[in-house]
Amino acid sequence: MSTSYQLDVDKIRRDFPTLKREVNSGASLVYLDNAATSQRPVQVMAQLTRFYRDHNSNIHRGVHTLSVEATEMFEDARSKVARFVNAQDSREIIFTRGTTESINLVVNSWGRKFLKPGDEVVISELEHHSNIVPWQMLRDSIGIELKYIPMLDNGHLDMDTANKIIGPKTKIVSITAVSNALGTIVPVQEIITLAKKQEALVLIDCAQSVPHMAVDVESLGADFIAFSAHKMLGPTGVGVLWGKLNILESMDPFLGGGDMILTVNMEHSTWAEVPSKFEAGTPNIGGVVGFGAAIDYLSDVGIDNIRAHEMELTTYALQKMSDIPGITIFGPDTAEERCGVISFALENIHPHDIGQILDDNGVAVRAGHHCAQPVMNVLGVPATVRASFYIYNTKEDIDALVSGLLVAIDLFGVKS
Ligand code: 7TS
Repeated sequence: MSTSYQLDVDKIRRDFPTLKREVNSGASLVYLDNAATSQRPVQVMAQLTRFYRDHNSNIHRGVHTLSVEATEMFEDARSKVARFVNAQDSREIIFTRGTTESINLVVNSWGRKFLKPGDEVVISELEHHSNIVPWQMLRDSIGIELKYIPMLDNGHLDMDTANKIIGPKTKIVSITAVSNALGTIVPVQEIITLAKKQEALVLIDCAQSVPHMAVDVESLGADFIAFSAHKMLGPTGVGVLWGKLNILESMDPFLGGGDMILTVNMEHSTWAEVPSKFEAGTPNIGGVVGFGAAIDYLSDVGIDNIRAHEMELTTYALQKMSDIPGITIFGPDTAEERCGVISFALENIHPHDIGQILDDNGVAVRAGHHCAQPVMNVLGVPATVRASFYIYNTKEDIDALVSGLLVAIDLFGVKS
């Protein structure tokens, strides 16, 4: 990756009114909780308002003008998402409520149809709970085996073990591209190669990768990817499942109801074509339309510029933070090996106390297990503090984080 890139942070920041807020009587907000959810630019909010003000209607059913317009806007957003991840056919884009629902869709629609007792599903210790719990529920319901690629102390996956456990009984490997707790970039390409040797399917949880780095489903070689709009400048309650068309066509519906049927009589129903088959009921139409504006925004900034900017911030943060007395920074050593996420602990100070003191100073971070308790178990800690960056963050934001940590040390003290 070249070190010169073009990203005008000052201009970008002007599009995010939330970043101008003050919190706790006068502290300027420094938003470093982007792995949980990003902020939204005015362009996305304007598109939401435009939709509800001028075009609000249900989709795929009305003959009237507003319904035709709303359907066009909704389907236009689907095409934008398809282009953003280089899907060849926009029917491969299923709108869901988020990554969690996308993964549950695969577990239930693909897993329940095609897995038999004794078949193996491989996940990893780095996963967010949403890529663990649905598989455990399926295991308990139909008797599959669930295997884990272990996480090493340095935050990487143990690829030697991955090589051993992905075997002839493996039917699907479901793995995160980037750890939300540590920022580790997972060698998904290597894992896909191992899975494909066994003719297993692959689901990649891209909740933390699609917002931050180029993801091209054509060259990736996975069968499904899942991600959420709200982590990439879009509205909450909107997510994506991309799947290979022939696989989606072979699957049964996830939810039953309106919009996903072809015919219904009192004995029997038949299903609509993909993607409608997986989009039962009235979807989050406004949210999807707003997501289209978020995709436009990210495309204008350029995903490679975003990755380069975050690498620069991460390198700076790793340097500055390593000088703080008593700090442990978890996860990979370099910005090349991680996305813009830094999880850490300060010796004897509880992560929640650190989070509180940082908030007093305007700095928003997340403290806790980050819905990745197995990662915390490997690290041997109950919780960490996590700072996570996005396109609008600056080196000054990182300086504010470091100053806030020094305030915490002044208050609580550290032994070393
Ligand atoms: N997978 C990963 C890797 C995630 O980071 C998250 C959310 C999810 C799945 C679930 O996404 P959702 O949109 O369906 O909730 N991660 C976080 C986080 O790290 N802090 O808050 C939410």
